[in-house]
Amino acid sequence: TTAPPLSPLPHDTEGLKQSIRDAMVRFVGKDPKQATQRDWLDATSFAVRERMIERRLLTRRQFDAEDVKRVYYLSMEYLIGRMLEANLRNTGILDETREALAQLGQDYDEIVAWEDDAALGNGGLGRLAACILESLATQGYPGFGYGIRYEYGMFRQQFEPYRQVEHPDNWLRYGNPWEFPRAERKYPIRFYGEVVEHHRNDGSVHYSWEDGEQILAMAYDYPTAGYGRRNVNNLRLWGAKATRDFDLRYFNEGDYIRAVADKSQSESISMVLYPNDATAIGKELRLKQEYFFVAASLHDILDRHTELGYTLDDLPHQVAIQLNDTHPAIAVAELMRLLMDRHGLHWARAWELCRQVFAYTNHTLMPEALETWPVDLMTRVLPRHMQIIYRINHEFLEMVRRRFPGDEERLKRLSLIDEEGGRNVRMAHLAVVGSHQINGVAALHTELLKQTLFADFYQLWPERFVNVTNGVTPRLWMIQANPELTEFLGEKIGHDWQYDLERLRALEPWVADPELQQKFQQVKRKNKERLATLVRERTGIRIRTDVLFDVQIKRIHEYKRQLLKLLHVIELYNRIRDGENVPPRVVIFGGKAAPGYQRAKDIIQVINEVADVINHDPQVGDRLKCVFIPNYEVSAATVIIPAADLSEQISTAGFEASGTGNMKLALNGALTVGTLDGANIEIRDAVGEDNIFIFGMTESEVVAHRARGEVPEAMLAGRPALSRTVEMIEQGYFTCDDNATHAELGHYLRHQDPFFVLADYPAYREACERADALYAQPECWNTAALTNIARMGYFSIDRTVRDYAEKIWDATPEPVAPKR
Ligand code: DL6
Repeated sequence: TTAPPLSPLPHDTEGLKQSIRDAMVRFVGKDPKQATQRDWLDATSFAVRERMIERRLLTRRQFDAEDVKRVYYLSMEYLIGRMLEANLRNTGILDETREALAQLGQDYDEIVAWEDDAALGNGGLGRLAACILESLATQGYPGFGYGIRYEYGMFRQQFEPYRQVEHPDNWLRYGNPWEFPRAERKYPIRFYGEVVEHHRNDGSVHYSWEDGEQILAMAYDYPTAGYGRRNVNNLRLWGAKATRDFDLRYFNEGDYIRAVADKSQSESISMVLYPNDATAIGKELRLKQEYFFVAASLHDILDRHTELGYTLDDLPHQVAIQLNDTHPAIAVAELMRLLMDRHGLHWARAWELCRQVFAYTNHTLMPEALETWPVDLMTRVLPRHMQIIYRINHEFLEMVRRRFPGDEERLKRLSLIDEEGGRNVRMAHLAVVGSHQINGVAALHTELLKQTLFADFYQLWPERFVNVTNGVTPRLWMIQANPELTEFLGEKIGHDWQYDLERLRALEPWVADPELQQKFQQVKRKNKERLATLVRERTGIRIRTDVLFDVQIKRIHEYKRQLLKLLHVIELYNRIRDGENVPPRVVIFGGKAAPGYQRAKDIIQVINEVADVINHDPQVGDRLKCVFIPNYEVSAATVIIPAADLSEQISTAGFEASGTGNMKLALNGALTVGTLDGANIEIRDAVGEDNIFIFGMTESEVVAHRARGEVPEAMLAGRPALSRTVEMIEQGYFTCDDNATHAELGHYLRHQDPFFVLADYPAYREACERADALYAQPECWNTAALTNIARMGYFSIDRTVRDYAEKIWDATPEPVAPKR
């Protein structure tokens, strides 16, 4: 049957007002007079989604009608943030809706603030996934996201009073107007059970996976609108549901309570996001989550492929699947299983197809973040997959043996099974072997992948390794987060940069223009006032807005070195108390620690305690303030980033794969103080050495320093200010009742310091002084800040996505309609 024509809904203020009023009655079920602000949020969201879904259907019809290659992004995490404003902006009806609400007697800013962030991710990896989806739609690529509909996203962080305490993030508590449940898209997902061998008359052997436990994966669709285009793509998140059969078994036994309890047990698979960003988890439930969403997604992809009339041979031409880290790497074994056990393909053909479809992005070199699964666990939970992994490994190692005869050590290093310390499946090896392309996320990171983690693979297949430097979406991180700067840019250079960020270069001729600089400073000041309000609301601390705002916002991790910043803060405090005339500043921290990561939680606690002492010291006054903003999340980031002057990107070189906060902050005119790590190197190359404060050991210097094995304490010799700082921490100067944590942290710095905080401190302090000196010359500072903005074009997510499309997916954009 032909699809019915869609009658476009009005996009003007009057039409929107009508839709919001209608939605209030029809979907929210209330008389506008009785409506709360949350009701207005829901009604407005329904009015917007009506318009988006119209475009979604048109986009889908166009893709179905044309012979397009589809790109599927498989990610355990999407750190989306609030959806209403993003959807309004990308659909192009933000101003009209603001006005419609005003005419209905409602304040737009108050209404949008009621929405909970969709925090289905931990940090960089999840935020990158969200940016990629937005860019796919904006550029018109047929690209779709698959993930998990966690009922509890990233925990809410509170300090009680200094230490992090986690609270559940029940973001779906009041329902979610953005999702479309698809009851018909439910797939049974099996766990446990056994593999049965079937011998055919022709001598071939066929396998089936039987019994065990089945759970249903049900689809929830979230339309994703492109900016300035009519394309609306889809993010499909899977929720776990108990099967009816499963229920019945227990009901028939008469154990009603157990039946219901077991039902909720099976639905727990999609219950909660694991809040760890840099450590592999190794829990059975996590393995089940990974397989659950991968199996449902692949089933769905193959169903769509065949529904569209394609054959399996068409797969590499029609389908590209990107594995966002190793979390979905079991997809390699699952696709082999589907192609062989369900569709009857031979091993060799199935493997050929598999390899042409998958590509894998690595996001970390840190050993503790690399996923491995005990063979015993994998055999129990996914017995057929374990068989397939053994076979993949066998064929792979045979090939290696032929190329490197007698090199047993190499075989051990390359094997998909790590035989040391119990037998474990190395998921990164499975992902590499099963992919036609492997990419790192910044130039240095990709080089290190080739030289270290994947050196043996690189020797085998150098052509499979490519770099795709991360990027950020200017729609969220500039247009939405910084409306004043957006307007300011619009007045000076027009709006083309919104689609092609390289066009920010048009600003360069004016970066030293006094009038422009003055306007820029006014914008920054306004943004600082907005941030000061947020700080006051969340912490009660009042900060002045006429000083340098020094910002470190990211997950709390030893390698990211929040401690390095803290040592500097304490030194500034001492200098002020010693009567020195230190340039005033506000230091702002934000970020969450993994709940089980005690060292990171100690760091948060000590920062909060130090801040408390400084902020209440009358001798310091408002010359130095230190605030740790609780519950750092996407919506808070949109307030913090536009207000920053200085962006702290101070990881130990060689540890931060890329970073994307560095890009967001520089795009908003903050100058970076940073090490030569991750994308900082490319940022330096883009903005020029004079417009960034680089310091510290390089990656190879870090390696050499480590090899020398010096005691960290030795770095204190001849450095009285630093020694004093460390002594104050270890002697409990900043704490009333927890000397032990402070003493332990001091001991850690003196005797362990695995990320070389003390060794890099002198260079860091000197870099901060360079920053202070430049800040004291507003013309020079503003020139540098505006130059940063003008040269950030390369770090647009649109460039990143085009790189993926060209280097990896072989996909082309299919815009539904020209730009509005
Ligand atoms: O690629 C996105 C982001 C990078 O910018 C960060 O440098 C990196 O730490 C982060 N990695 C993770 C955890 N990785 N794992 N597994 O979030 O990815």
